[in-house]
Amino acid sequence: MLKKTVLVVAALVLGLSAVAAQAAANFTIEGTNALRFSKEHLTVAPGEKVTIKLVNKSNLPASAMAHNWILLKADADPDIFDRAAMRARSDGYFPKAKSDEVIAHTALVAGGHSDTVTFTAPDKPGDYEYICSFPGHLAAGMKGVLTVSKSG
Ligand SMILES: [Cu+2]
Repeated sequence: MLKKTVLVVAALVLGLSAVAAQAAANFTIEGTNALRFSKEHLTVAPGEKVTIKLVNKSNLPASAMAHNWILLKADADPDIFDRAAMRARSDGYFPKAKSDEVIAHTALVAGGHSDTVTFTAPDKPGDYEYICSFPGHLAAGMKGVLTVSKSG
């Protein structure tokens, strides 16, 4: 009986440390009227649970200044993706035909609003680009890089 209790306690301790190792990363990113993300570089661990909150602080109408946050797979071309997005106005500038090139994305956010997305970071270390696909914003520099790194 005592032996069994010891085993259960040991299993609990191991279980807890496994949970602690599975860290989570939370970022709040603002989209600005200057067509920039307030954070242009994020670093996370492979397989980490990542939460991105995109806040649009603009007071301009949504037709003029909406933002989204789209994280692309490593082999996706941001410029080609962006050109397809431009033609997807009725879908919030999210080109559904290219959704297989996307790791995670927020909705298109109007001024004064926000949207949050949670996803699992890629297992493969490397750089992954994120963009805003509202027409003209990527070309103006509204982009950034999420680095997946074991050294975190
Ligand atoms: Cu934008």
